[in-house]
Amino acid sequence: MQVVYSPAHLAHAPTTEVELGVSMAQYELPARAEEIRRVLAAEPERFPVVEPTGHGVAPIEAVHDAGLRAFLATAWERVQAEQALAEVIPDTFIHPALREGMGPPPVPTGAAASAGYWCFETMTPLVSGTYEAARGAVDVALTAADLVLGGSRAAYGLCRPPGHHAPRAAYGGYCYFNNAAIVAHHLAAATGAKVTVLDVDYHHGNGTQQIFYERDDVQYVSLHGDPNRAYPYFAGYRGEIGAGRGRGTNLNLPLAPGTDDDAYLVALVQALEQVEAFGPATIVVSLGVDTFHLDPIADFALTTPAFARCGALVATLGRPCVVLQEGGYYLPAIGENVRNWLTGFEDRVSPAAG
Ligand code: SP5
Ligand code: ZN
Repeated sequence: MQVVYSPAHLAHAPTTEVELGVSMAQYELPARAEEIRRVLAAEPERFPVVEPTGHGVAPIEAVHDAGLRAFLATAWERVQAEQALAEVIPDTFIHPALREGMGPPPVPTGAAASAGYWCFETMTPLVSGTYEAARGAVDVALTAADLVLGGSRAAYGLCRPPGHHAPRAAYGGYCYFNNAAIVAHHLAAATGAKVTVLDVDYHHGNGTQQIFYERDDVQYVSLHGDPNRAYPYFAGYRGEIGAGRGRGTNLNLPLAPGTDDDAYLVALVQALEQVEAFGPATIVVSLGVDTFHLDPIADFALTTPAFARCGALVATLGRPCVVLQEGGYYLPAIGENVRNWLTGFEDRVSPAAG
């Protein structure tokens, strides 16, 4: 399976995040992607690493508000013109209740106002290289999609920063552009056929769900920590099934703390039955390995061998897959867990290939 990787992510190296008002060390670090690349690159025959090609901004703006992209492209200069900050985290957010009954405000241009307008939480700083890295992650994802459109059974995009928390018109959750949603839309547009996004990150992919909530050509299926206790808190509930034409094309399987290999695999089988029922031509996997038992910000209990079983189960769908990296924050096992997932998938596709 080809691995698409770009060093562009290294330019995004925030050091802090604010959790419940406490400034903490950042979890979403460059070392995550470097560690995954190191482990995969050790098996160059199985995992040849290729560079992405540039895809421009059109695929981003097909999914995201053009104002979000323009903000991210220019935010750093605008902030620095007002104040020399190493990392920008907004302090005032556009909570819907603030303007209830008043309609939307003008799109702000000031640095603090803009950040609180386009960002939805305090764990996703802007730094000098954020835009360059986020653009790189989109190119990585789209290049993996191109490999699958070109006939590969699967391809892996080593995206960093991740994407699944970014809705159409905001960033947050360590995510700036929604790599998986951009790819799913790109695939649907290129093929005219149905696409499923299967999200196995520990966290619910609120951004991806929001982007496709009213569409009937893209299904969103997610297994995640119940949002009543887990980030992103305000999406991922079982009753969220899609709306309008998209009614019935959104499936959330919120899971309990301590969910172990067996319980997780049971839920994954249920999810895959619904994917099969929808009948997509292509699958985009939002692959987070923060379901691992030692992950520092999550509470599931998956073991390293379970990731291979998960990959093998997804392979049984028999559809082409674009696998994109999302979360996973336990560095000593992140590479091995991703490698196991991809190897489990490949071994099921071609058991003889070893
Ligand atoms: C892509 C992705 O996995 N984004 C995750 C964003 C979650 N942000 C942190 C949530 C707060 C976790 N608090 C747990 C405290 C453990 N010390
Ligand atoms: Zn996650």
